[in-house]
Amino acid sequence: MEKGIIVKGVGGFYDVYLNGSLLRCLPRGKFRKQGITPMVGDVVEVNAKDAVIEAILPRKNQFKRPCVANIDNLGIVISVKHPDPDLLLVDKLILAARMHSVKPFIVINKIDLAEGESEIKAIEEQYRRSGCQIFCISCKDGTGIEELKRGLYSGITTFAGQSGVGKSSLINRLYPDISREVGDISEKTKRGKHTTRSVELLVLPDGKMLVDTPGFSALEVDLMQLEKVQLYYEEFVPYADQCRFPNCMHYREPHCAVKQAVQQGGIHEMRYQRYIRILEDIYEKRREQK
Ligand SMILES: Nc1nc2c(ncn2[C@@H]2O[C@H](COP(=O)(O)OP(=O)(O)OP(=O)(O)O)[C@@H](O)[C@H]2O)c(=O)[nH]1
Ligand SMILES: [Mg+2]
Ligand SMILES: [Zn+2]
Repeated sequence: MEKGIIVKGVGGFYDVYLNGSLLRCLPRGKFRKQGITPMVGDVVEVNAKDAVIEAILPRKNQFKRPCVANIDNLGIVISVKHPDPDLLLVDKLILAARMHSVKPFIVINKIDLAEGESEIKAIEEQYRRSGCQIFCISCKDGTGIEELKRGLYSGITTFAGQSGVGKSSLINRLYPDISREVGDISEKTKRGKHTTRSVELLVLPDGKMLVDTPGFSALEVDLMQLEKVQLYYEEFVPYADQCRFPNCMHYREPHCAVKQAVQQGGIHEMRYQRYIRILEDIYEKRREQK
């Protein structure tokens, strides 16, 4: 029995990446009886001689859009402008990633459009202590692409971000052998431009894998995990144990070391303000549920 990863589903068959090459396999009938559908990203045990998937290993996470399992890393893509960066979305994506054991990192694209270094630095500064690595790139002129390629973490990476930030352009740059659809923002509304295609894992020469379709469905912060939201802010960690209350949400509590750190510049004020927005949002949704 050999271990591989499903990279693609093809009409009941699955292409499994196994020892550096692809093997088209059929799943054992027992999966259907058990109501289990193999997913792209599944780690599977394969009987290579018969090209049969014998076992599907437990998933560490699974997503609907794109439909893929076992995502390791999430590249959160923003652009310097066109469109302007939506940092609230970035913060939510960082949370969503961490809640699903996905490692987030930030890609600032279109740096060719920046009017000066300071425009890029202003964004970087907000995430300097967030625990997310930051890459500055231009898909247009290729700046930073090699660094990003080298810096990609091992395992499966997917990209997410607003429409038009350059996710498809980026996948093209990282994986030039296949052409993705890249559109102008204005062209987006034209029907039929984006043909739906099934999700596929692209294996880079060094074995790192990319999901070909960007997107990340786990945007809604899981309300049941409310108590934990503050734990996913790495910049809070050095201060949180000095708060008076051990379960401090760093919200309205007195003697909060995190709020103090915001005032003294140890935590970026905008990151903190958006944290409060997210927190209040969650509180409100929770009230609605009752
Ligand atoms: N100036 C500049 N333009 C870029 C860069 N990267 C992408 N673009 C342009 O931005 C537009 C949107 O790029 P896409 O790659 O289609 O963006 P996307 O994130 O995949 O958008 P959706 O598929 O709608 O989510 C295209 O016109 C690209 O040519 C860049 O680094 N600099
Ligand atoms: Mg796209
Ligand atoms: Zn606190």
